[in-house]
Amino acid sequence: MTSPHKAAAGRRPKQGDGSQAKQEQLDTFTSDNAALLTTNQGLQIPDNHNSLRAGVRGPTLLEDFILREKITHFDHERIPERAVHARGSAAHGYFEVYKSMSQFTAAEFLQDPAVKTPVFVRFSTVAGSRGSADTVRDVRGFAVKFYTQQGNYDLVGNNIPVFFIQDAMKFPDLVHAVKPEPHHEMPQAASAHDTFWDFASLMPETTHMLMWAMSDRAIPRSLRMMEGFGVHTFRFINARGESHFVKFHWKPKLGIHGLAWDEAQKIAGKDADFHRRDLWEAIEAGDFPEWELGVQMIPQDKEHAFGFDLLDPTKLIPEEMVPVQRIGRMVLNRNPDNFFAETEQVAFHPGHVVPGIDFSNDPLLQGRLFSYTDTQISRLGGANFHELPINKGVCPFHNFQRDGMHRQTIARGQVAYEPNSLGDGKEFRVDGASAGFQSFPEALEPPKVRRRSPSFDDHFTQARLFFNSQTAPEKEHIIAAFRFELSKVEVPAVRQRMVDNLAHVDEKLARRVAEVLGIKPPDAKAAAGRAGFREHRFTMPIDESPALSMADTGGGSVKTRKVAILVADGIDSASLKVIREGIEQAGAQCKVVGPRLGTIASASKRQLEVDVTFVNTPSVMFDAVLVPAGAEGVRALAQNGDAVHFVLEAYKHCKAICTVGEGVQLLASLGIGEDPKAAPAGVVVAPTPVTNLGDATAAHQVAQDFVAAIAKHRHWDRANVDAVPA
Ligand code: HDD
Repeated sequence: MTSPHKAAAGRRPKQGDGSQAKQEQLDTFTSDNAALLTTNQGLQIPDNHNSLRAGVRGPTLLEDFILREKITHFDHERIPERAVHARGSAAHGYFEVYKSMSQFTAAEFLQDPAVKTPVFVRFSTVAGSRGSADTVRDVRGFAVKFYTQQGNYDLVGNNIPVFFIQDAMKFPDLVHAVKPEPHHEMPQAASAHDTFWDFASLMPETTHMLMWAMSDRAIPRSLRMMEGFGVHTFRFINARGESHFVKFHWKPKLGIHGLAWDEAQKIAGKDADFHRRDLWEAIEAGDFPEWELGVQMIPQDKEHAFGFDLLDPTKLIPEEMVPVQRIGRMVLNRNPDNFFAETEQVAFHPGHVVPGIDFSNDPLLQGRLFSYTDTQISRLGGANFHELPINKGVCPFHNFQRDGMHRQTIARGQVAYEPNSLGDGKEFRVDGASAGFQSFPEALEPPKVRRRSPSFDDHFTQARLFFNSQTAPEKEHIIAAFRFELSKVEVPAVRQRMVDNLAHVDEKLARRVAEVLGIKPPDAKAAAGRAGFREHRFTMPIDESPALSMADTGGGSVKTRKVAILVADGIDSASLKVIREGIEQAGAQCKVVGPRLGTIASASKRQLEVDVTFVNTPSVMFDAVLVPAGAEGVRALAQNGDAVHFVLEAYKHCKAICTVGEGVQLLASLGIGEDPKAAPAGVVVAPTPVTNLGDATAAHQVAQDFVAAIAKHRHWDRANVDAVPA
């Protein structure tokens, strides 16, 4: 039998450019299952089924050290899950810069396009536990560890460019509010409950991020199809010590796409590992996910040029004001060998920086610089978590920090202090002020205060900018999300306070949300009278920022999109061939979905292999559906409730659908007929009679139309969707 390790080794890319450095290091720690079982001390185990007992029917003996070792280890297998971002999935890969960034930063990994820096990337949801579902409405973590030759650099970001709060002092409150309520530990992995909205409604600074969290950004179609952001303003420092403020962006090659909310909830039950599986399978299949690293750079002397404060993490810089320069790309090309050792034990920290990258005074970032090491100490059981294989740098590291729980390094010699004259360790010197990490020597202003800057006071202008920048369907999704979440809030006063706040974003948005909540119309004045509310306004030079919308971001690609081909005995398999080839050539992946596993017999008595069934892999697992022709087969499909539901549900979720010949009958209940010109958006009705598809040109055209419909991702403006039962 092939060992898991050997299988993994087989998938490993071979490159001689530095991207292997981490993998080679990890390989020295990996282990294959050996043939003979031993104890942890290496003693061969004689029998792995029976404990040592006094007679075959007698009690187990305390002496059985083999049993005790096995059970003891098992008893201690779990470590505490992360306080936030507990549910995550990760992959290895590399980063390469397009051209030297030396003008702006001294960071070595951003200098030479020939260098590939190894990375390990962990994506996560924030609120749920380790075993919670992937497709819940939540922010996604996007944490990247670059193993550079100057030390590890961690860019610990999210898929949303702003944050809920402005000061780390509020982080425990925010997290306590969104996590399951403490008295009964409900609900799991959901913000739709009283304590979250109580907190949010009392903290108007959350408003901008709430708009993002209620948008489709919070229910991504795939981890491969979401943006990443460093969120805070950081600094680039060049070799001359000059500073630029910088915002980091990750731009996915496959575009930015979301699920339908009804779909996301169903997937949570049908396949709780939907995103994890998608990432794993894409990498196994060689469809390596890819992002470009983008930066927005602002010269030091333009710090105050924006009206809003660059240090305020509830604000973004619209791309239309400061363009995002794409400076490199990241490719994820290898799945971890072991979830616990890598994905679970990886420890990120925004304070892991390299020379050339520095912090700003953003008070949220400043607090994070404390929190992350602190949390690893309890999560990973001590101060030596940097020695865990996944966390180890690939460059040498030396210092006189010593000992502690689980210490692995065996430090030789007499000396564990600096300065010393007894040791010979030349490399243990500190080399004056010129080398190593230098903090930007920023001048600071007294007095010491526990207060926020008034420049942090505007909580609505950018929330409005975000809302205004959405397409009509995106706005509808935001309204629906607020309605859903607030409808789960049991205390009417909390619902009221929230819609009163929303009236400061957009009056119509607030009114539409309030309409279904059994409360009074929104009252902007009431909101303004409440504690925590700030009247300050800055003006943005733009009213809309198209870059904030997810629409049309796929670049026409259908790569790795999943298409269901519905079959039953008697379908016309010939009508499928050209269309299937067309969509597969374009990069989509087809699965034959039938009433049972095994084969079905087509109209011409050909046996067609069924990959999955209507029941075990329902429509929410796919991006598009193809219904073939064949009178008998379509009749069988139409009589199968699961098959009919499959197509109608795909319609409801605005997915591309293609019907051939009689296949259109599955849409008959929606009044959709054989006239291709009358078909709704994203529905391709192939002409009848079916024999037309014998004509290769016509069939190619159908394939092309279907590919174009799939490439649009979803047809959110499709009519009649609400009429389809969920
Ligand atoms: Fe955090 C984990 C991202 C604010 C405290 N955070 C964590 C992870 C991500 C982020 C992606 C998961 C890392 C992984 O995969 O292991 N956090 C953010 C972003 C923030 C942010 C983008 C705001 C811009 N976080 C934030 C604040 C604090 C923390 C203000 C505390 C003051 N975050 C933590 C933590 C975690 C964490 C408790 C839990 C597990 C861990 O650190 O390693 O320390």
